[in-house]
Amino acid sequence: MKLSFRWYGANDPVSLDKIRQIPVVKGIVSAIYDLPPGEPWPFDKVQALKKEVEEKGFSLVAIESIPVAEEIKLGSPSRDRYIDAFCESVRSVGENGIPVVCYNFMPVFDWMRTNLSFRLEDGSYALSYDHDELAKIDLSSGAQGLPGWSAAYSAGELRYLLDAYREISEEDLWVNLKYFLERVVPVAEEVGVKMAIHPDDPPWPIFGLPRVIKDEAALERLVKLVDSPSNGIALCSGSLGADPKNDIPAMVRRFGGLGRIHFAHVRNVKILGERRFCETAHPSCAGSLDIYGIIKAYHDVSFNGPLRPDHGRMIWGEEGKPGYGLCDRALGAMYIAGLWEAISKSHTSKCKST
Ligand code: CS2
Ligand code: MN
Repeated sequence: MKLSFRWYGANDPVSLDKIRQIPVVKGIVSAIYDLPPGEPWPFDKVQALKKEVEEKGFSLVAIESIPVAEEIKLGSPSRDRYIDAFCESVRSVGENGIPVVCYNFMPVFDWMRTNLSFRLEDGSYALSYDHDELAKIDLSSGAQGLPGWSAAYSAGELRYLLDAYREISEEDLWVNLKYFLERVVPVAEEVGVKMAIHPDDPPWPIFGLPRVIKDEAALERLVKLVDSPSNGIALCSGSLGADPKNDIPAMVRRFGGLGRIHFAHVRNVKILGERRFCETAHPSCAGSLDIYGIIKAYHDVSFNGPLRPDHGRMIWGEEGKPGYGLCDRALGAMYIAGLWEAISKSHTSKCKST
């Protein structure tokens, strides 16, 4: 695996110079942030991003994410224009030699939390989610009450989108995803890009909006939707792991074994009740997920794609983008690197002794 770190570009307070001082991290995951969603990414802009990353000694291992326009998810008459723009961006990424494009197919909202600074026992702060709290949030006059999303939509835009999705069932969303992938995957194949869908976070419907990438059955359906090695998964342990029915190591073995995991996000979460959880530090003992078991599964399937620590807590007084401070993600990277080295070495010595 290629241990990587997400970087939000030149305006990220966590600079490449800082990331460089985390031992073992050699890959950067980033995107173009200064173009409006739906606009195609020109080759030159992607080239400039790659150069900036490489000048600091890293390799740009994945793009996270190219946004998918709501028109595509809704199956609107204008979707072909947006799909063409998406394909053009994939082409620019591939022609620059960047191997992975992450995207998601969640209507209206990407990740969703009810608290961005939930205080953990040790005095650190993490993102948390409580379905009952979410149910109390009134979206009729906009997203002001929604942590992290208050500025994303005007009240009118939000009302329009929520109404439009009332007509869209989960089955319709699958049909629209297939239509999208049937057009994007051939371009990805042509330019050597692997498409990686990020699961829904959390993995259940919110505000009555359909959500489809929630469990193993959905991933099974996804890989068959367009049966190509370029159509794969960004397996996010924390997103899927918020539902205790999801067995993450089993998913890694199943889809990693098929060669369809193109990107790995490692994050731990602590289940606090029914549809109630908080994010935690990465080690297994901090949350409900067996992170050792997950990393072991990646090792066993010889995973060689980019793998990154996902959200971190805010610790030591650090402030910044929720989930994306430096300190706790760096601790996560070191923990993952330690597990990987230990598993690799015990594997080698077992091989030697037999
Ligand atoms: C999430 C998402 O994995 C994460 O860090 O917070 O923002 C994720 O980047 C997108 O859903 C991928 O498209
Ligand atoms: Mn993730």
